[in-house]
Amino acid sequence: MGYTSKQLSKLMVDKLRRTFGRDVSEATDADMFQTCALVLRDIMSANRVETREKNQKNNVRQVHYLSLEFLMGRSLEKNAFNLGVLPQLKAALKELGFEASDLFELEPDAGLGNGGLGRLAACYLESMSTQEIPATGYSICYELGLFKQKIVDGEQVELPDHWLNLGGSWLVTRPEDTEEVHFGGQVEVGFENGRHVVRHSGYTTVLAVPRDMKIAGYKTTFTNRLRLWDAKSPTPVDLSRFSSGEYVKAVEDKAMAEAIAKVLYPEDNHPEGKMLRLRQQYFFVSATIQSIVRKHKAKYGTLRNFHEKHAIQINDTHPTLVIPELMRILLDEEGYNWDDAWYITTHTVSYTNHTVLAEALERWPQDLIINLLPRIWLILDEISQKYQRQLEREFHGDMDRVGRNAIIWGGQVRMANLCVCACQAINGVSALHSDILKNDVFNDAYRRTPKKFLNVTNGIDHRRWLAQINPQLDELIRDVIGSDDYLLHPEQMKQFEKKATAATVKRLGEIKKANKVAFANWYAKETGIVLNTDAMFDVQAKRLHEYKRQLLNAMHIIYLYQRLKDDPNFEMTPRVYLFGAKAAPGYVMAKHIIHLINSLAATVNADPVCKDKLQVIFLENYRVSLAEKLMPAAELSEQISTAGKEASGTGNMKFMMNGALTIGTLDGANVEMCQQVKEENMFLFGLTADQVDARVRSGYHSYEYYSQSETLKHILDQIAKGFDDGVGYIDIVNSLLFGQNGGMADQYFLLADFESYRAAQALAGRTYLDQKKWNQMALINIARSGIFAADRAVAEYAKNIWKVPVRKA
Ligand code: 26W
Repeated sequence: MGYTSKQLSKLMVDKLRRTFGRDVSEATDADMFQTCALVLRDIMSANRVETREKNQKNNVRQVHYLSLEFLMGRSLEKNAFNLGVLPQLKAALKELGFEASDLFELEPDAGLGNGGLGRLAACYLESMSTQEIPATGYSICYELGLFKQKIVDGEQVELPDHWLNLGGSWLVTRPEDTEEVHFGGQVEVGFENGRHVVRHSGYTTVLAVPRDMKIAGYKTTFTNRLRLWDAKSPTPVDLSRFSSGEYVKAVEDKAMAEAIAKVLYPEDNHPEGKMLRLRQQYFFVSATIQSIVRKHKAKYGTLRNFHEKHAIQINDTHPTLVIPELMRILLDEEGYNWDDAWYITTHTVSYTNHTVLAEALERWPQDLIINLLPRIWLILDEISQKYQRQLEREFHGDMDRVGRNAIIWGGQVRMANLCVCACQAINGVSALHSDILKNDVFNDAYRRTPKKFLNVTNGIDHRRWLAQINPQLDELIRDVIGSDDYLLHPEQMKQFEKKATAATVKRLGEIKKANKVAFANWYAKETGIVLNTDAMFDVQAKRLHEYKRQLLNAMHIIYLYQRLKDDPNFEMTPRVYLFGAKAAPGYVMAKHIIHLINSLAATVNADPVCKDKLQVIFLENYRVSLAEKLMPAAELSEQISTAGKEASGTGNMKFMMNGALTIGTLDGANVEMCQQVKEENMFLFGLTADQVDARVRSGYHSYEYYSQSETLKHILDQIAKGFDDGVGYIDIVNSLLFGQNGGMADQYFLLADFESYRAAQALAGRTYLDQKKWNQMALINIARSGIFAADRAVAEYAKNIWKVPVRKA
């Protein structure tokens, strides 16, 4: 390893000539970006050869991380950082007449994910490379990532996200590893010579062609891969059909095949039982498991030891079909009997749950599966019947309980129950969330097989989310600790607190201010809007969902605005409220809330009474690369979900690590943050998860809060009436007071929590006036955030679930 800027610039000049036929003087920024990507790719490819040889020799268990989403973001700066050549790359570019930061900005985000679950997968891949765990990520090479969001007249408009033009620079196509995936057709099961034989005919074939992205570890040559499957039709057009006159049909089949990899589904926490989504899921798990099996057989000649050599982790239920697909291969292609196949399968696969929202649990109509995956259906049916008989015995015929736990029930296939039945380990993503899984969502299963249930609290790649995006803070930490060891040993961040002095606290405040100014400069350049950098930057950035309660935040801003209108001398700490959020395109209420925030922002920002006190900004197109600019500038982090609903949260960790204080409920990983920093270093409010449950059971009447509070009345009446643009939001108010489509009124307890939130906000505002105190609290938050590093989380998966060793110190 180790390249000087001279060596790098020579590699770049050569690459530019040989690949693009250009001289430096003719090269555009885009040419140069691609050139840099290819040069780093070459370095990683060479490292990869070494890694493969090492793995081959050590013969250790391989981890396979299956996820429909990997929210990778940008890679150029990240790879240069991990390869230890970032300063050299910058210098080389300068010498050639290019500005590194311009090229970094040019790179499109690989937005192959919706939110937390997808970004988590990306952080874990990085950490697995860094910790030298032989691992591969698998997903789909979506041609279009998560839509680009434009705000037009206050409303979200979705535009396609073509990321592959430049983003594709990182991908290497491996046609030799192509797999065939079969859909539809008929299945006959019979016996021949005492062996069960399955004949599948009349199916449609789709080719899965891998496009691999290398994942560099930090301070190691260890390099893993993310394998993205592209979907191709086996024949450009079906010639037999073409010649028999079925022109349209001939082309249609190709389009159908390739539609599989066209677009990422933009629903977050709300699956739609759509045929194309099922095709995506089966396509990617089938290709993945075939590819793992093929390599395994080439090495060992048998699948008997398959579970010893492979750990498959499924990221939520989306890749669950890997279970019947592995069964199919073992039974039909390899001739194993049911019990042996079941043993191997169930000792290979583990499941991470990421949500307890009932509407987010995947269920497929059985008819869809019967038609699209006839052989998989038969296997599912058999698994389900065997499981159900077992449940009936154990639950002594209590059919309510049997029904709740059944895999196939009422014409639907329930993926979470299948995972619980078949996986060797099941984990939640924060202590609270794992408890809810054990005590509530999967309680019956937990009582049957308690040892299967684990917790692994989420973590984030602190090299990206601290060192790379906040270099001044990184420098301060290294100065204070006296080394950069914390980058490989995040628990050492504790030293930052122990060794801090008054000067450290002061410096921390200066860095935050500089980051705010940098963000404001960038934002002014993009939009022409000038942010008040003397005000507190109060940020809520995450997917838009009712349970995350962006609306509660908006209600509080309306409250402040009304106070200012009543009394222009109303004392308040100046704030800039920043929102970043995409709504699923079909989520009507979420879109109303985005519109509301934009209407509110327009009115507040234009009103002289708010000048220098209150500013509301909706950041368009929130994405990884925007988060990277925003996190270092944030001072207050809004983590205000209804307790019991946010499985973990990972944005909360990113803000904390960058020195924002949290205003939040005792939900998800906030609970563990509070254990680290103690209540006095965050702003807690609201009902606890248990209290929310109790209120659901005893009956919650949001209208009582409304009728008893002039403040709430005033706020809700304003929402109904709307703002200067004349748009009213009566549907939002109705849902708070009366519920939507027969559902519970205010099911996320905004009215119940409002007063407590307002008080916590007031305390945060007062605390901010004492900057020294605030910065001290920020320092404590940073120093105690090491536990939320992905390295800790991945090491726990390695030890408790995958049973694989990690890199030694
Ligand atoms: C289309 C169906 C669907 C259903 C659920 C798509 C995506 C999901 C995910 C489970 C949503 C998600 O991203 N969950 C988040 O996962 C993070 C990583 O564990 C947690 O930190 C968040 O709390 C959780 O909401």
